[in-house]
Amino acid sequence: MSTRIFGSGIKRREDPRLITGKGLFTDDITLPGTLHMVIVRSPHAHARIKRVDTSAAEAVKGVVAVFTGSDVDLGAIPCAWLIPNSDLKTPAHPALAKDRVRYVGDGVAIVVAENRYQAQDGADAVRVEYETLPSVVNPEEATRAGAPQLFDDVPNNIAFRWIASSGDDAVNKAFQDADIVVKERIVQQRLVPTAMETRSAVAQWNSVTEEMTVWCTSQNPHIHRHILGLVLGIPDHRLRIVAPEVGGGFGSKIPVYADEALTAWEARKLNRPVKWTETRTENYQVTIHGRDHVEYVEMAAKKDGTVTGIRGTVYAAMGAYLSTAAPGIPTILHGLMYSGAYTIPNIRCEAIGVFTNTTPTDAYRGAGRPEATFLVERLMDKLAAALNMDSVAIRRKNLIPPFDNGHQVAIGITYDSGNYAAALDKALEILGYDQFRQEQEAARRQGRYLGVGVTTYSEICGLGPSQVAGAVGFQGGLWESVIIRVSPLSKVQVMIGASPHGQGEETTFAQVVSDELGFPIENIEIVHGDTNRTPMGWGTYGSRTTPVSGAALVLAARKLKEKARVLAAHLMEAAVEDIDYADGRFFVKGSPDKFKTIQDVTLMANVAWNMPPGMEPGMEASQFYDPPNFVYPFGTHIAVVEVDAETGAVQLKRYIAVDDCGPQINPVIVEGQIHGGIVQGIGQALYEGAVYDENGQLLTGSLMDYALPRADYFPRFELAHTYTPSPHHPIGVKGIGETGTIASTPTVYNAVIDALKPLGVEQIEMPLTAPRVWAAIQQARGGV
Ligand code: MCN
Repeated sequence: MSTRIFGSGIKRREDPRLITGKGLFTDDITLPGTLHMVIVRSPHAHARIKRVDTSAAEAVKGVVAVFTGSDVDLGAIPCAWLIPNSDLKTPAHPALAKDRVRYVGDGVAIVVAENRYQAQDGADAVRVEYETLPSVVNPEEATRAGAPQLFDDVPNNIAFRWIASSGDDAVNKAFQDADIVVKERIVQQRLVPTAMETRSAVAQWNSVTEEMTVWCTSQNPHIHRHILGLVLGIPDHRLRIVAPEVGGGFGSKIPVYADEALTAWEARKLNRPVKWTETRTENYQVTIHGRDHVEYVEMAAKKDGTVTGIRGTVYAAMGAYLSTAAPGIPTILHGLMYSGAYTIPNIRCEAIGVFTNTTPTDAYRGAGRPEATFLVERLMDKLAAALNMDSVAIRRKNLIPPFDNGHQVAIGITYDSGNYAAALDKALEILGYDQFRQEQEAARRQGRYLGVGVTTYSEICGLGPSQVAGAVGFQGGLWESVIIRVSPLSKVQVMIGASPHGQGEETTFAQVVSDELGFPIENIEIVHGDTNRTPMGWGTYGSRTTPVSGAALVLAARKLKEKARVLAAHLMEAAVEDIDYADGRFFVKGSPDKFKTIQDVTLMANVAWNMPPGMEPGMEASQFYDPPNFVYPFGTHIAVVEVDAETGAVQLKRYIAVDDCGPQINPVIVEGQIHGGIVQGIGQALYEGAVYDENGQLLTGSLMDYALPRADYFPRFELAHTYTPSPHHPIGVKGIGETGTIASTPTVYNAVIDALKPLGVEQIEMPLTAPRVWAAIQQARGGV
């Protein structure tokens, strides 16, 4: 019997070229005659532009052109996420500011030169006169009376107000009738997505055919094509977007930025190729940031620990303009997940999107779900403490019981499948929970502060079913399409609309196709990242590629297999019902020696001289796929920490993650995704935070100032899995790309608070750096 390639941890096929320096990234592309662009950016968070003097810049050697906001005849950069039934305001976001700048980094002018150094010299010579205006950086403060206003027609800086509720009267009653209510004000600090590769774009205009090609760092080339097409006024069949190798994105390469539009605009205007590549400082100032929420939340419960309600109000910073998907984050990806893994009968979330004089925010790994998981898990621990209950016992009491085909939560969405208690049991067993609690007691007697954090989570991914998405207020179905084409010699090309950029689908998708059709994996190539070579797709983010594009892939492969079976039956002069399949061979039932291989059948389909009547020649199938529901991976994460009460230093001693993403195509890739995710989530809990001063200057504007976690900060992660298939995915898989980030922040946070319980510390603002933890301990001890 052959070993199944589905489920085997083969090495990633994309890695040899990446780790030997053979990958082709956007900045590696230099076409003959390329010009280089540098963007002059505002040093002020909020100011009126009084005058821009480009004359000195134009005189710099090598400078070809300098343009300001009034020269650029581009459409505004749109926000693609609209929220129906809300008062969403979408003030124009010009590609270059004309009269007012609204954050440090807002583009004011562009300089194009024969090389990058000359362009930079030119940019340094542009003189801009500003009249500075008061600025506001905190989303809660920005809504208060008297706060500086970013847009004349957006009162109180409120971009939108969105409410999701299981029924306001019942929610209010649950809180009135509660035996106990716990509350917290949670600050989800702003984070900077730090991909290894900064953003870059190269544009080439063909003035004869009027076609534009843009190579750029995109997670979703087809979305780039739509939006850049609109902004540039180029029909999408004349606009080709190529995402070559993309060095990570974590959400930051979903949005369509002004910078890419400007690169293309110049290429057309000057009729020469133009390249633009961000510096790391620009990357920190201009590429979107994540989180930045201030949220007031409360949980109502009975004395026995049964949760009866949860409600909250989140002030979500949008930054200075609405980025492509920004309004979706505090709303459907956050508010709709207030139930977590628990049965909570009454739920209400109000999300207020707020403009501030800061870098625009958008999706950063987890996007909305880490914040939701954090608040639910935080309130669970607070409730346990208030009722003097064990934090695992209170979770167990409220967990949704196992279900395998749909469970509707009070807010209205339907989780697909889950067995939360099974993951919890497994994680507790790995830790040895009861024994740990004894060790903790013993340690406390010796003046050592050990703590444990336990998170039982469920998350929403696989964006997104058009029907469900529409019903919850997202005007768009994020479907996928796939084409599988097999050549006469059985070389398989799989064209996908999704656009992986580090996740490994060149390997896992080839595993799926090999498993379904029986071609050896070496013969299968996954083609992605080029709108001229691939069918329509909405990209790679929201852990959607395997749930959505992967489902299209399986269905396309099954179409081909069915065609091959009919053709094999014809070639063997047997009835189709009598044909069985195994390991790449079609054979007559009961006579395994009488067979045709998939290669035999493929050759015939392509040369086509002996086809069954009515069968089309060729070995090609395409499939569009609009999923019937989201998928909901889940699991339990546990962290054990020790806090040094004299210094405030937190040491992470153990980290256990039991995740369930259904059947795993490649367990090594799945674990790699979980590792990366955990590190990003713990980065938020312990180290990272973008800090603005009161004038809107980003103080953490480089890798020297922004504390990214490093490998040597972490113990070996202890991973385990449960396997609960999604009922609606053709092979049962759910996404795994974000679970680590979603679960790990509250896990580590709660562990630290648990460690400090004997000292009376109940809350510390993230990141939990040693000085902050130390200060909280001093305060609890009665010091300052
Ligand atoms: N997989 C599997 N079995 C499953 C589920 C997934 O083998 N049951 C595999 C997939 O086939 C794929 C990988 O795990 O190879 C992740 O798949 P999926 O969960 O579908 O997520 P996406 O491919 O859609 O990736 C998006 C996700 C997100 S949202 C962020 S942010 C993120 C992440 O992936 N950014 C990343 N992982 C990243 N990894 C890298 N290296 N770089 C990024 O920018």
